[in-house]
Amino acid sequence: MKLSRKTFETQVELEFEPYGKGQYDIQTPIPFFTHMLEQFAKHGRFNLTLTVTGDDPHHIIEDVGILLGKAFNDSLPDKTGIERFADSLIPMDETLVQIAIDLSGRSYLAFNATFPTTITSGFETEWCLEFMTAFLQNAKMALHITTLAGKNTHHMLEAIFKGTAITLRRALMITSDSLPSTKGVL
Ligand SMILES: [Mn+2]
Repeated sequence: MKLSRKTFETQVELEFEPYGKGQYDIQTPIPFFTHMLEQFAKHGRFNLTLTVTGDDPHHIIEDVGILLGKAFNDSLPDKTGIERFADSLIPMDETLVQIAIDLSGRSYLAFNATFPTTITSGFETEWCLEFMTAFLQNAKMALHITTLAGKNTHHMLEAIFKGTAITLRRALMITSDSLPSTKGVL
């Protein structure tokens, strides 16, 4: 699915496929953010083409989160057969991160992450919270992110982005032929 969003602050264009091959072509003015989105596409096995320009890193990161979350939600009009719940424990050298997801159709973020530094490779750690907040509010899911160990901010951020993608992929797995909800709606 293709989506674009233009405001006075940013312009975002993306194409997203939830059941893809991890193919990506991502252009952002923030190299570390590009690195994180590439991890997200690769490990989620999503196909993601994305270009963004804008006046400020904070605006860029938030607006990519909004549009990526919307693309995620809109590309799943029918959740019949999906696993729905998934969790992951993701190591990266000394780092250990726990991610849990419920594709509930409601939005909730629990962000229990602390980092040893406030900035790494030009990326401010608070931008991770901004991105995840914007993403999940539009993707309509419960997302719990907990850092359990870590001494390197780059590793910790990278494990969060990888782990979120891996857990989404697991929650999206088709494992039955019915909707996993007694309400009949997700
Ligand atoms: Mn890295």
